[in-house]
Amino acid sequence: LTQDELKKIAAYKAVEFVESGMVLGLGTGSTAKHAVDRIGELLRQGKLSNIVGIPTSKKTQEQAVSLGIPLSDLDNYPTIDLAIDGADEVDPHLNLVKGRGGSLLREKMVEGACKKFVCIVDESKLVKHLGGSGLALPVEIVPFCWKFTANKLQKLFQGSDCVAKLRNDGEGKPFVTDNGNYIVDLYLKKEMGDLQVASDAILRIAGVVEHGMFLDMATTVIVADLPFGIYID
Ligand code: DER
Repeated sequence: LTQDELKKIAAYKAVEFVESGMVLGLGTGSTAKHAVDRIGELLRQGKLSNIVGIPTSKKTQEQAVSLGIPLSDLDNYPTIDLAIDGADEVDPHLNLVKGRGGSLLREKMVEGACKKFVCIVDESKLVKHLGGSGLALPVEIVPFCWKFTANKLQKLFQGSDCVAKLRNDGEGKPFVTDNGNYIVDLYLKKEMGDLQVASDAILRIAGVVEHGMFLDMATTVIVADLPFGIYID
């Protein structure tokens, strides 16, 4: 099984939680894409009905429109029944790092409004501690004086030998989020301490909009895993 086939298995399993009449948070990324495709397929087959989708990015919105999934937003549906979305890292307490796809703000707003948040991953996302795998911890910041804010973030995690890098769009310009902001990726060489303390400290920095740690938000994680197949935490 390829990694993408594992992602698809986890995504299809998550869609089994979907019932007709639900308001759904539609996630962003290569794993969530399979879940959105599956929801569209079940709607087309008449196996699901009366679904309202709340997309977590413009990209997911476009995908859902192409699938004919009825869409709305948080202003009209401030409470959502179920969100299905991927993650970049999952720790044993179901804390997540998300945002390597750049959609963390809308994802956190939508998933924060959900009664249930089912996170779908392949086994490569499982970590012991968030932010310790040398992969990026994304932080969305305003473009105004971004260097000033990036330096404050780097200093905040200097105990973890942190390097802060402005994410670019691959053409030498800063990546710009759906909300017109920049992303600074924090690369920590040593684990950070208490996650909630770190989260609060990041959000106290003026110029920071939101970060990619989703603490105590996922209610279920579905891991597609070889050779054991699916397991749900
Ligand atoms: O950027 C995001 O938040 C995505 O959901 C990411 O965390 C998972 O993306 P993937 O399913 O493509 O690995």
